[in-house]
Formats: sequence, C-alpha cells, structure tokens
Amino acid sequence: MLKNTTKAKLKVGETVFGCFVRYPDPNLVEVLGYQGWDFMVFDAEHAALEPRDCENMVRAAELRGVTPIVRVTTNLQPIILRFLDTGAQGLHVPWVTSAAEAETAVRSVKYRPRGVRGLASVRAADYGQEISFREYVQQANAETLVVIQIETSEAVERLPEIVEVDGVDVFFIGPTDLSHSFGVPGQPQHPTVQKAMQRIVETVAKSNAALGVFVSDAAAARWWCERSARYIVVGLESLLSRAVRDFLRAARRNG
Ligand code: 3PY
Ligand code: MG
Repeated sequence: MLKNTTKAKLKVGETVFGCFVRYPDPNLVEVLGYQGWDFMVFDAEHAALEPRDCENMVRAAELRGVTPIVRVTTNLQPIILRFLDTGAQGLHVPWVTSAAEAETAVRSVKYRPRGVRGLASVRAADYGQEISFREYVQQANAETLVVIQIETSEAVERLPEIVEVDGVDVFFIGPTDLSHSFGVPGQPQHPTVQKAMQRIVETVAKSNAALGVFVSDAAAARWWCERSARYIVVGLESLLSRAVRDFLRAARRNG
C-alpha cells in the first residue's frame, strides 16, 4: 500500500492543494500530474465517473506521485466501497447534514473495529499479492483520508456535534451548495453565507480536523489560507478557461 502523502502533510500542519477532475481520462490525470499537485479529486458526484474510470485515473495519479481521492455520489456504504476498492486514498462525502451521517461515512471508509468496510482481494489491497489482510486493514484505516462536505444550513447548525465524530480528517466547505441552501444560489459572498462560513471556520478550528474549501482562483486560495484552511481544491475548468482566454487575448493582440 502506498503512503498517503497528502494525509501526512495535513497531520504535520502543512497546507495541501488539489483539483477536481470530472473527465474520465487517465491521460489527463497523468499530464496534470506533472504540475505539482498534492492530490486530485475525481468527481463522481457532479460527473459521470464510474468506478472503472476512477480505477484507471487512480493508476495515473499513482504514477505521478499525486494522492488520488474520489468524491462519491452519495453517503452509502456499498457505493463508497466500490470507489475505495479502486485504490483511491481518500474520499469526499457530499451533503453530510448530521453527526449520524458523518459517523455513517467514517464507518463506510474504515475496516473493523472502527467501521464496516467490506474486505476482499481488490486493487486497494494490492489484490492480496503483497501484504496480509491483517496488515492491509490496519494500514488502510490509518492512511485513507476522510473528507466530509459541509454545504447546507442544517450542517452549519449541527456542526458542533458533527466535528465530534472521530475519524474525519477534513471538513470541507462547498460554497455553491451552501449559498443555494441559504437561498442565494451562486452568491457565496452574500453576508448570510459569509456569516455561516465564519461559523464553520471557528467550529472546525476547535476540532482535530483540518478545514478544506473549494475555490476558483489563486486569490481565493490565499484568502482561505489566511483563514486557516489547509485543504484547498480548485476546479480545473476555472483554471483552464482563464489560461485559454489569457492566451487568446495575448496572441491576438500581438497578431
Ligand atoms: C460546492 O460548492 O457545493 C461543492 O461541492 C464544491 O465542490
Ligand atoms: Mg456541493
């Protein structure tokens, strides 16, 4: 089993940077892997990624020393199992709104005694070729990163109990769904959403977990780093569109 370098960096207080990838293409992951990302999140929630796609994307990330993480469609044990069995070293669980749901997510990720993840000779377990199940189960429980998304008003309200759940590494703010949930879709700068985010910052700061957030540019990433976020995820599309527009603008000006 590979060491989870992203989790190790978070443990010693470092800040890590990743991007969401929504396209089922291992070559894209491989190319992006040359650019120095700590991790990538393969997005099965908002894209048509199946476990087989993720498995090949995980292979490509491993090749480039990037931590492969998957965002699953929903908080259900059999679904989480299929995505983790690919060898993904971490999991984003969207739409968690209570401590009970956070507990369900952690139990789906962890093997016994902490959880109920099903055990088999899958890719995550080196197909049973390298290490014993006994060692694998311990390593997987220690290495797999658990990211719980906080993106509803209910979750903000119940966050003091949610952060008490043992085994969560990152509480991750989803600004788009959060703004939607507060009745101002697409307006994360709205004072109501900003107030909710400040509550999240303060509550997560009292826990043992890191604060994570979705951003669309470097300025937002810096802003969040100054507000104690240490797990920063950017959307590939926003990076790409800016780079392409800048290129076309500069090239046409000189043409
Ligand atoms: C959101 O903003 O709702 C997210 O889930 C970000 O990934
Ligand atoms: Mg969301």
